Amino acid sequence: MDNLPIVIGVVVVVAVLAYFLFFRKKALPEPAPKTPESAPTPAPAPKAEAPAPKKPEVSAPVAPTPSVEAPPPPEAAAAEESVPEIVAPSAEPPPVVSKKDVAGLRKGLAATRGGFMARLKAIFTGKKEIDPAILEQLEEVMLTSDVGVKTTQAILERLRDRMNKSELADTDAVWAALRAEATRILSVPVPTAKRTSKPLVVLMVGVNGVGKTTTIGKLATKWNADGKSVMLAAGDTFRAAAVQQLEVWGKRVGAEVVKGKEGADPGAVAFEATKKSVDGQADVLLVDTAGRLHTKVNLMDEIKKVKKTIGKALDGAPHETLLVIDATTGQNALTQAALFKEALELTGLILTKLDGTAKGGVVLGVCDELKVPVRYIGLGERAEDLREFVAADFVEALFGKDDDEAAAA
Ligand SMILES: Nc1nc2c(ncn2[C@@H]2O[C@H](COP(=O)(O)OP(=O)(O)O)[C@@H](O)[C@H]2O)c(=O)[nH]1
Ligand SMILES: [Mg+2]
Repeated sequence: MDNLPIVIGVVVVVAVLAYFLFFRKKALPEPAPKTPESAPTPAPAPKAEAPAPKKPEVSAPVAPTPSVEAPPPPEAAAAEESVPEIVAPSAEPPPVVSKKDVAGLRKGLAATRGGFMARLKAIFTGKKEIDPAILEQLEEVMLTSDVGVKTTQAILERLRDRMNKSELADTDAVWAALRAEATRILSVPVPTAKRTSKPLVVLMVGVNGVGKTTTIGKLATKWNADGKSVMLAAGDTFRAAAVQQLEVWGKRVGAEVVKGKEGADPGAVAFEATKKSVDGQADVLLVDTAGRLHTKVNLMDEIKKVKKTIGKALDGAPHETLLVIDATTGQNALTQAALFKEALELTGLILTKLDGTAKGGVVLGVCDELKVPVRYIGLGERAEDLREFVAADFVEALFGKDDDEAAAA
C-alpha cells in the first residue's frame, strides 16, 4: 500500500513522457516538410530575385535607352540642338554657291568646260583605279590649258604627296582633290579697302584691248542699277575713240564723263575727275587708263603717276586698283599681270573674255602666281556679262555636273 503513490507517480511520469514523445515527433516532421517547402520558395525567390535585379539592371539601361533614345526625347533633343549647328554651316554655303549663278556661269564657261575640263574629265572617265600615268596626263592637260608651269607643278606635287600617303584611293578621290586644289588656289582673300569718305575710287589698269573700258561700262551699269551715283574719268587720252567709247557707256547709265582734250595728261584728267566726284558727292568714280605697250616702263610710270595724282586729290584714293586681263591671251596674260603687280599695289583682278577661250585654266595660274584675288570675270560683251567672282561658284561651274548629267545620275 505504501508503494501505491510511487506506482502512480511512475505511471504519470511515463504517460507525460509518452505524450511529449508523441507530440515532438509530430511537431518536428510537420515543420520539417514546411521548412523545405517554404525554404525553396523564399530561397529561390531571393536567388531568382538576386540575379533578376541584376538582369533588369543590365537590361534596364539597355531597354530604356533604346526605347528612350529611339523614340521622342533624344531625337527631339538632338534635332533641337543640331538645328543651330546645321543651320550655321549650311547657312554659309548658299551665299557662296548659288544654283542660279552656277547655271549662268556654266553657260558662260561652256568653251572652257568643253576644252580644258572635258580633257581633264577624259582622263578619269570609265576608270575607277588610279593609273600610274594619271599625273603625267594631268600635267599635259594643265600645261596646254594655260594653268602655267609653276601652278601645274605645285598642284601635281600635292596630288603625288597624297597618293603616296594612300589618301587618294580611286579616281573619284583624285578628282575631288583636284577640285579642292582649284578652290584653295582661287580663294585669295580680298583686301579690305580703307575708305573714310565718298566716293569709292576705282582705277582700272591693263594693256590695250583687254576690256578695261568695256568693264568700266559694265560696272557703271551694275552700280547704277544698285542706286549708286557713278562718275567716269576718261584717263585714256591717247585715243579719241577711247573717250567716245566711255561716253557711250556714260550716256547709257546717265553717268558724267570727265575728259580732257585729246593728248591731255591722263594724271590731270584723273585729278580733276577725283575732285569733281568728291564735290559732286558721287558714290563711285571709275578711272579708265591707257594701255599702250610701246614701252612697258613708260606705261607703268604713267599709271603710277595717275595713281599718285588721284591720291593728291583725295587722301587714300584710289581705293581699288583693278588689273584687267584678257583670258584668251594665255601665258601672256600671266606675264603682263606679273609686271603690273610689281609696279602697282593691285587690289584685284578682272579676267575678261572667258567666254572666248577653252583654256580657262589660266585663272588658276594667274591667281596662284600673283596671289591677287579675282574680283570679276567677263563672259561676254554685254553689260550683264560681267560677274562677281565667287571661287566656289566658279569651281562648281567647272568641276560640277551638267544639269543633264546631274539629272541622269
Ligand atoms: N567676248 C568678250 N568680249 C569682251 C569682253 N570684255 C571686253 N570685250 C571686248 O573686247 C574688246 C576690247 O575692249 P575694250 O574695253 O575696248 O578694251 P580696252 O582697250 O582695255 O579698254 C571690245 O570689243 C569688247 O567688246 C568679254 O568679257 N567677252
Ligand atoms: Mg579702253
